[in-house]
Amino acid sequence: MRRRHDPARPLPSEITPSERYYNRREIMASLAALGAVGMGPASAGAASARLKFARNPQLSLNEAPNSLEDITTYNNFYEFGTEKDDPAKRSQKFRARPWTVKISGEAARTGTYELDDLLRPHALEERIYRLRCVEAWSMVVPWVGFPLGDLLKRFEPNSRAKYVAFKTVLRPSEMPGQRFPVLDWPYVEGLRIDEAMHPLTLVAVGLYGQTLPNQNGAPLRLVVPWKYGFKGIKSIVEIRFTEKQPPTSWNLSAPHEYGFYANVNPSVDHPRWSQASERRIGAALFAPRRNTLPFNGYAEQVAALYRGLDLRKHY
Ligand SMILES: Nc1nc2c(c(=O)[nH]1)N[C@H]1C(S)=C(S)[C@@H](COP(=O)(O)O)O[C@H]1N2
Ligand SMILES: [Mo]
Repeated sequence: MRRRHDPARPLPSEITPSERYYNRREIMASLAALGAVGMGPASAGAASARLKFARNPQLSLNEAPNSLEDITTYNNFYEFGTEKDDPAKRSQKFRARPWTVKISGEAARTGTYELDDLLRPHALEERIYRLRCVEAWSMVVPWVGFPLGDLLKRFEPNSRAKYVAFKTVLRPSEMPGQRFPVLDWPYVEGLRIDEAMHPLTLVAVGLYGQTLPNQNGAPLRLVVPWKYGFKGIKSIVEIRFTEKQPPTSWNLSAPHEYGFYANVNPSVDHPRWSQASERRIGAALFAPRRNTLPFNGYAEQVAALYRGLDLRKHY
């Protein structure tokens, strides 16, 4: 099938001779080396920098991570298109710096913070988590980040803060997918406050030791390893403490298919497919599917959060 020309990409006739010799990534790298831009290049050409972090083997899976190539070219980020290779191809003009995050709602301290001020107090760690997409595939990602709870506590949420709501940036000029009503933009997500405070819940700012590529949610995204991947909202610009359960994008879009909780649950099928097993991205073509684990393998740590809750009803 022939694809329409993407206006964000130059036609072959528009590529200047110099670009044939020096790709954009190399140009960005040399500019960064000269201090002309704040940060250097990433795998796919976005701004990227090496991070300082400590490994956290206790909270890491004993599984080989997927390749950087798999993790950065097989993505869901509908703001850049609905095909798995769209985010890598169409997010290169996205500017993840400068960046501010608004903290609002039921907390003693609120306001809009520069990203660096927001991140400065937090020591980064690497955690290898499995990402289980609701589409029944999975991959293993070496995230770099810090516990969301450590960030939230700084703002002193009050007793009415029962939930935390998150919002992705709305920037159709740089996010071509936002020009189409695929979802109700901006993408929004939410967690119950105890889920948000759980030590497994991560604010990821990098992967494979580098700042996040745009297609993975630069400059900061959520990672909740016991939930389906869509809870891991990318490119966050607002975090709001709320008393009521906040709306979430996929639940708004198809409420019978996607619930608020979205805990990985092999015994509750999606209405259109089974959740009992998963395909590992990057595995050999005829590799067997893997059994999906309750809470994506984190039942021991998180099942207690849902005691007394009917997980068939609260999918
Ligand atoms: N803003 C935003 N966040 C998003 C999505 C999206 O389309 N937009 N897709 C979600 C889905 S369905 C998954 S599986 C993960 C994929 O993360 P990855 O591309 O880093 O693997 O991002 C989640 N976060
Ligand atoms: Mo997903």
